[in-house]
Amino acid sequence: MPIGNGRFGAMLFGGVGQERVQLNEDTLWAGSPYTPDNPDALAALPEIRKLIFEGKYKEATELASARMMAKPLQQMSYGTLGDLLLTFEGARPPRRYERSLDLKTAIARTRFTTARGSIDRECFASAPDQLVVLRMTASAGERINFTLGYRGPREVQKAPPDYQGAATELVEDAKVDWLKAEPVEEDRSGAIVASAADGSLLITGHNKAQNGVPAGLTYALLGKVITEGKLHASGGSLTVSGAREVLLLLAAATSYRRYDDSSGDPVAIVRKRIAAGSGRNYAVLKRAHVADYRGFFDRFAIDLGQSAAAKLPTDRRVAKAESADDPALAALYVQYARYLLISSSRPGTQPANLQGIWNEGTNPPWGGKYTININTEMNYWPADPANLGLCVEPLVRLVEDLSVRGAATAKTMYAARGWVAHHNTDLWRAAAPIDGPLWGLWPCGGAWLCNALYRHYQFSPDAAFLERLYPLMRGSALFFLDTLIEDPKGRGLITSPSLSPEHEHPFGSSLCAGPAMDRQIIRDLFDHIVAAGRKLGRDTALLEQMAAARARLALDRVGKSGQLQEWLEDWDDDAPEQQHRHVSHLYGLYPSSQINVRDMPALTEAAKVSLTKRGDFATGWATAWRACLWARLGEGNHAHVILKGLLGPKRTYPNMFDAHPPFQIDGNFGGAAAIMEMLLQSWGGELRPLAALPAAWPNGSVKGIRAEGGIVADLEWRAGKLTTLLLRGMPQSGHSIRYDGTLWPARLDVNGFYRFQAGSDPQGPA
Ligand code: FUC
Repeated sequence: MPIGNGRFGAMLFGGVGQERVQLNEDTLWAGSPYTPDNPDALAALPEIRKLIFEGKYKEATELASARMMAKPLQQMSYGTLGDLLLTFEGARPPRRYERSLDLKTAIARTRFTTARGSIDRECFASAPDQLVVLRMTASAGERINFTLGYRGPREVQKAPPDYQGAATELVEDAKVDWLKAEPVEEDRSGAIVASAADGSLLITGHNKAQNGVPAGLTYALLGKVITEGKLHASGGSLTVSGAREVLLLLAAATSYRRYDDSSGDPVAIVRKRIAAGSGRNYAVLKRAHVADYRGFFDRFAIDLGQSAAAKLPTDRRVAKAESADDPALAALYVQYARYLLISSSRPGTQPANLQGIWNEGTNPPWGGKYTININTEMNYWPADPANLGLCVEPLVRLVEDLSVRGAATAKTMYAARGWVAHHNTDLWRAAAPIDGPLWGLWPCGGAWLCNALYRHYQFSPDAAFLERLYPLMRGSALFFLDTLIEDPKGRGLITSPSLSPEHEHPFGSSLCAGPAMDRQIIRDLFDHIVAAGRKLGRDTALLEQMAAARARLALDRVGKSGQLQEWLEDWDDDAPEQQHRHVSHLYGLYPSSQINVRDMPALTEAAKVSLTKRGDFATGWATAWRACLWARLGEGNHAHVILKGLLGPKRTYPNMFDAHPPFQIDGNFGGAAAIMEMLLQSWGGELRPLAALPAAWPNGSVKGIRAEGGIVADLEWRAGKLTTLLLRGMPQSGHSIRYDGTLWPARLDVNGFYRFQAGSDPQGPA
């Protein structure tokens, strides 16, 4: 069970013989500030472009590999804070056992009965107190006896290389080893000081160096045990015996302050937090936590209908999700995603990375980084519709940092103004191309992030936010003004070198000029900057240049199979991996809406051909993206078939984490976005309730879902038809609603309300 307060996260394993509390702090990454920009790149750039234009893709790739890639070639990895292990003496297999995670209160619980009584553990991660709080109670007749030890960060077994694979290990009750206890290993990176006098365990250490970048962070983890039982300290552990009740408070911090400043004092921070928390009793801590969490969670409710399956434990529901009718599981999936976002991305924290803040080892898959050619953006797709706009704040700050670090990358590597980021970034906001040209040499990561933030602005149009966003978009757009080049065949402005994310074309590389995704992303970026600049009254001449460049971007093209071309050339049918997980050229359809059924039926049809050829199922996030796309096409039943595959045991673990073996959180977020997209869409200046409602959800309601234009909506439907639509927003603002083939205007009243009731005249007064 994952818990988190945005910054400090824990996984609870719920063992009877041992409780493992596996910890993460969101700034505990490898390395220290570093500059990976490669000064050789600029001189090689003209030759690489020339080779690409001559169709010498392999030669271009070799040269790019030698001259254009980041130094070091890999970015820094996210880490883990290790484990606190509570090993219970004299434990016996339980009689009854239950584990739960209450999404309404963000409290995880493990309860079991023994021959002598029962044990209850409650755990939450409090944002107001910045603590992980674990309370254990024993019923009369039972006693709690345990040793609290620490196991430092370590490498865990690597993911299977075949990541098209799936989550297959289902927990079967019969196989549970209730008494299993892992050994506490000595932490080699730091020190442990246990004190019985004040019931504390202080762990200090430093992060790891990686790829020649030295370790530059220190961290501290402080545990405080409050109990009427007996306390004893020995070596690096604390022993508690004969307790009826134990309260364990945990605080964690690192010395990270900003991408260029690691001068914090984590020991002082954790001592302060523990001192403050120790002065408050459990009920007070819990009340503050629940009130704070509900401030986020209660903004949105969803009901997609019930069935017998909903009464089963979640692991069983997931196991049956592909075959059983369980609409409530989809509703739960949305709320679980909201829970994960609230728990891993709050104002002031780092954004949710590939594993949120629930990474187990010092060697997470793909470094547990911010992969910005899809994954990080997808993490934030559900934020606004799910009424969690506040959770986007960390992403805004990441882009602000990147715009500074990426300006150096743009200058050094491309002699360009503005800023650029390629397909990944890390805690230090590295922006240069990594891993190898086939993946890394893609200049649109920063631009896509800007577009994601502009989408946030569209949902919550706030002038102050636009002021903040404007310079970020301006810098990104400037980079493209300086680096877009003419297609020699006269089709317009294009990027080069670039690639269609991670997808090999038929000529032994992915490197190319002018892939569709780049043109679509840059088209959006220019549109946004021009709209924003005009609104703010800025940069008249520059905006004209940007509008002109936008008009000259090479157009989207339909290929010989009727598909939307992924590349500027009609290569799609000959690409070696026809069902590749990335569907980058469909960015224009979703999350963007520049290709849409209303204004561009021909391109939309072509996008549908491409999507069909790609197939319905891939890894977790890629499956989720497909569901979003089918929803945007208005094909709810198709989206629903895909969702069932996403929610089933091949792609969802028993704890509902998305599988990208081992685990990647983006699928959870993308899947939630798809479900909301099926219920309410907003693009092109219109609200579209139930735009892709599947037959499987005939009755339901959603409350607090957000849409473009600052709208908060409640909707209800019966027998597949909209019965009530309530909008809240800016008093007297005008909106357009499209439903069931009709388009009608909706004006909010002086109190900011509009109500549509089935049977009433939609044109009539609210
Ligand atoms: C991209 C994807 C992989 C994975 C990784 C984090 O490289 O192609 O599937 O999601 O990011």
